[in-house]
Amino acid sequence: MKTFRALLRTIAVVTLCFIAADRTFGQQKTRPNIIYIMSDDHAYQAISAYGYGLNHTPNIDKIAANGILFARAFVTNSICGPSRAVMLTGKHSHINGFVDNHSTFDGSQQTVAKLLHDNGYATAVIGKWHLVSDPQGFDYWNIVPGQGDYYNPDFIENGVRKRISGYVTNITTDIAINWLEKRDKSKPFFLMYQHKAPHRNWMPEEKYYHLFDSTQFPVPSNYFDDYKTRTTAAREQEMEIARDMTNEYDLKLAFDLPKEKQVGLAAAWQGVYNRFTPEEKKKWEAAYGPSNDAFKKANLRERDLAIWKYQRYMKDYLRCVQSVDDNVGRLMDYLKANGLDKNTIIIYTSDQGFFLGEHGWFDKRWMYEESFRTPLIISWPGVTKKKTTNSMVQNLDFAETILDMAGLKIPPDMQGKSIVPVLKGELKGNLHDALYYHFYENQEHNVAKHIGVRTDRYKLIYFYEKKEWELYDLEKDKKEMNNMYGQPAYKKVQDMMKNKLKEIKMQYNDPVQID
Ligand code: SGN
Ligand code: CA
Repeated sequence: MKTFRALLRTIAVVTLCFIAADRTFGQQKTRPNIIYIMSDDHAYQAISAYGYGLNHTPNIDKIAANGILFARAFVTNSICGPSRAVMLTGKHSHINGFVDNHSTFDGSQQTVAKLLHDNGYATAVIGKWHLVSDPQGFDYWNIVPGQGDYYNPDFIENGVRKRISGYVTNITTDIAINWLEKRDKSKPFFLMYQHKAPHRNWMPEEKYYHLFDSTQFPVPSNYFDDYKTRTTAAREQEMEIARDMTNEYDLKLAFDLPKEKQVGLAAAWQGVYNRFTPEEKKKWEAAYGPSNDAFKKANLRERDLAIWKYQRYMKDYLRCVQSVDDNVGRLMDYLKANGLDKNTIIIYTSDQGFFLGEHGWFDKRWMYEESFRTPLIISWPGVTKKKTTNSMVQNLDFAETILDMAGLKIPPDMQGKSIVPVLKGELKGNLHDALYYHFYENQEHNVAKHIGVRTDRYKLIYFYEKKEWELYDLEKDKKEMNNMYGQPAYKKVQDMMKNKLKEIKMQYNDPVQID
C-alpha cells in the first residue's frame, strides 16, 4: 500500500512538472519581443505615413502599413531627458524627478526595463540615452554620451567609452544588430534602439549631401507669425529660424574657423567639425561650398533670407531623417531574415515633436501641437488591425503598454494606461479624455514654464511664472494662431477648461500652484 501511494505521488509530481515545464515553454514562446525605436526630435511631419508630403520614409511607413498609426499621441513634457524618464517610469516628471535636461535620473527607481528584465526578458538600450546616470535594468547598454555626435561618435559600452569611426545612425544600428545576434536567445527580448538623429545640428550622412538639392520646400503658412493674440511667452522665445539659427553651427555657412571666431555656438561648430577626418572635411566642403558661395553672392535680405534659412534647415533635417529611415529598414530586414518578424512588436516614436518652421520656429518645448504631439506607430503582428487611430494617448502610457504587451502586471503607482485595448480595437474612443502637460526648462530658447490641459477640442495653457493664459479652439484653429482666453464668447469654455486643469493637476498630484 505504502509503495503504491509513493508511486502515485511520484506520478503526480512528474505530471505536474511536465505541465509546469509546458507552461513555461508555452509562455516563453508566446511572449513577444519588443523593439522600442525612438529617434530624437523626429517630427511627425517628417514621416511620410503622416501625409505631410515633405519627404519619403518607406521603411517607417512599412511599420505603419503592418500596424497602426496614432494621429494623436502626445508627450507630457516636450524635451528629451524628461520625455525619456516618463517613458521608462510611466510617471510624470514631478514624480520621477527628472523635470528638465539638467536633472539626473534616479536610476534606483522602478522602470519598465527593470520589470521586464526581472521577469525573464533580455534587455538592452542602444544609442541616445541622455539621462545622465548609467542605465539600470539592462543586460547590455551602449549609449552616446549626452547628445552624442553625428560623425565618428563616442559610445559608452557598459561603462567603457570609445570612439567609433563612421556615421552615428549607422553605428547605432550595427550595435543593435550585433546585440540581437549575441543575445540570450532562450529569452524574449526588449530592445530600446534610440537614434541621436535628427537632433540639432542636423549633419547628414555623406550619401545624402545632395538629397533635396533641387527641392524648394513649401514655407508653412504661419512661418512669418507675428504672435498677435498670443501671450508674451511666444514673443520672448529664442527659437526662430530666421533670427536664432547661427550661420556656422546651424546653417553650415562656414568650415574651419579662425581661433578668434570660435566663440559660443561657432565654437560648438568647430567642435563637431573637428571630429571629421581630413578626407571627410574635403567631402563636406565640396558638397556645401558651392551653395554657400551662391548664397553669399545673392546677398539676401529679410524675407528672402528667412526663406533661404528655412530651406537649408529643412534639407539638412530631412537628410538626417533619411538615414534613420534606411537604418530602420536595415533592422527590419534583419528581423525578417532571422525569423523574428512574426513575434516582434515594433514601436516607432520620438521623444517629442518638433517645429519645422511652424510659427517660424525650430526646436520643441511648447504645448502647441507640433511639439506636444509625437509620432507613434506600432506594429504587433496578428494583433493590430485598424490602420490609424485618433485615440488620445501619451508617452505616460508607454511603460504600462509594454508591460501589458509582455503579459505583466502594471504597477499601481504608474500614472498612465495601457494602449493595448486601442491596439486590439477593443477601445474605440479616447484612451484619455484629457491630457496634462508641464514644461519646466525655461533656459535655452527661452520658452516660459507652463502647464496645460488638452481635450478633444480645446487646449488651455497657463504660463505660471508670468501668470498669463492661452486658450485654443483646435477645431476652428488647428494652427493655434488665435488665443481665445478672455474672449466673452469663450467664457464658458474657459471656465470649463480651468476646472479641468485643476482637476487633472490634482489627479496626477502635481504640486505646481495655479494663480
Ligand atoms: C541642445 C540644443 C538645443 C536643444 C537642446 C535640447 N542646442 O542644447 O537646441 O533644444 O539640446 O534638446 S545645441 O546648441 O547644443 O545643439 S534635447 O533633444 O536634448 O531635449
Ligand atoms: Ca529630443
